[in-house]
Parts: sequence; structure tokens; C-alpha cells
Amino acid sequence: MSSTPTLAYIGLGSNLSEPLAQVQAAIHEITNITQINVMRVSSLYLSKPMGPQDQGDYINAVLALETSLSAIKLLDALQAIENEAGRVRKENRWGARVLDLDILLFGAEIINNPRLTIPHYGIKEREFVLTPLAEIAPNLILPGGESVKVLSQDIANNAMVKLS
Ligand code: A4P
Ligand code: MG
Repeated sequence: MSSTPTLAYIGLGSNLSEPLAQVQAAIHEITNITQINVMRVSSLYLSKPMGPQDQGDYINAVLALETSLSAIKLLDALQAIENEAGRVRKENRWGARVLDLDILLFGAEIINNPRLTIPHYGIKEREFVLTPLAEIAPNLILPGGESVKVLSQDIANNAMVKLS
């Protein structure tokens, strides 16, 4: 861990196989990674599915971490956790999943390559991302200059429930 660690934000989501336990286990797994320090974890939220409606409600959360890993190595580590949880990648967009771990932000970096788009393309449109993000980082400004707090205040309310 020689270089300065990067502050990154991760979105967690699950709506299959006991979603609450899936998200809690994923938080635990991320905490266990040597090159990662989990700084803050949001409350867990119960959210209505975005996309196809023939799927169960989601548990969502966001966490802040510091890491010496590169963005791509962080993605590898998160995908390993998704795979361990039994994630099967399917063609149906926005369909049900055991575990989804998205890198929302990685420092102030803007990344566009075949494996990574950062900032994550959905941040500004998703209540289940903005609300937990604003909970743990109310003063955060996105690389495009938008305030997370303001975005979260303006986002359409979709009957999301804060659980804990
Ligand atoms: N990838 C690119 N950028 C990133 C990034 N910033 N973080 C690539 C993580 N991965 C990134 O991911 C497909 C590929 O995206 C990866 O291999 C990686 O290289 P995936 O997890 O297999 O695909 P996905 O998550 O099914 O696709 P997508 O379009 O990212 O889905 P979303 O946008 O994450 O939406 N409703 C509620 N209420 N709550 C939810 O959490 N989630 C979804 C999934 C739908 N509806 C939801 C929720
Ligand atoms: Mg994903």
C-alpha cells in the first residue's frame, strides 16, 4: 500500500435469495479485503424494482471505502464477491439478481473503457443510489459538479423504505 488510497463509493443491490442477508454478507466480504478500508455504510433500503416489474423488491445500500487498488482491480474483487454469491449474468437488462456491486465513484476519476464506466451511468436518476449516497456523503460533489444532496432532494420518490 504505497500510493495514496482512493476514496470510492460502491452501490449494493439484491433481490434474490434473501436480499437482506446477501447485502449484509457482501458488506462483510468487502470489509475483509486487505487492500480496502470500509469507511461508511449507509442504512439498508427496500426499493421497488427499476425496470421489469415481474421481480421482487430490492435491498439497496451504498458504502464508502478507501483502497490502494486500481479501479479495475477493485472491479475484479467486487465481481469475485458477486460470483461467490452465485450471480448468474443474464441477457435480460435490469432483471433480478442475487447481488450487484457497482462502482459509483472512484475518487475524481472519469473512466470509460470496455469494462468500466465511472461515474456509474445511473447515479443521478436512481433514488436507491442517491438517497443512501447522500446519507453517508451529503457534501459530495460529483465530477460533473452536481451536489449529491441536491440531487437526492430532487429525485422522484418511489416508495422506498429505510430499514435500519
Ligand atoms: N461495468 C461498467 N461500469 C461499471 C461500474 N461502474 N461498476 C461493467 C461495476 N461494473 C461496471 O455488469 C455488466 C458489466 O458492467 C460488468 O461486467 C462491468 O465490466 P453487470 O453487473 O453484469 O450488469 P448489470 O448490473 O445487470 O447491468 P447494469 O445495466 O449495470 O444494471 P444496473 O444499472 O446496475 O441495474 N431496481 C432497484 N430497486 N434496485 C437495484 O439495485 N438494479 C438493477 C440493475 C435494476 N433494477 C434495480 C436495481
Ligand atoms: Mg452491476
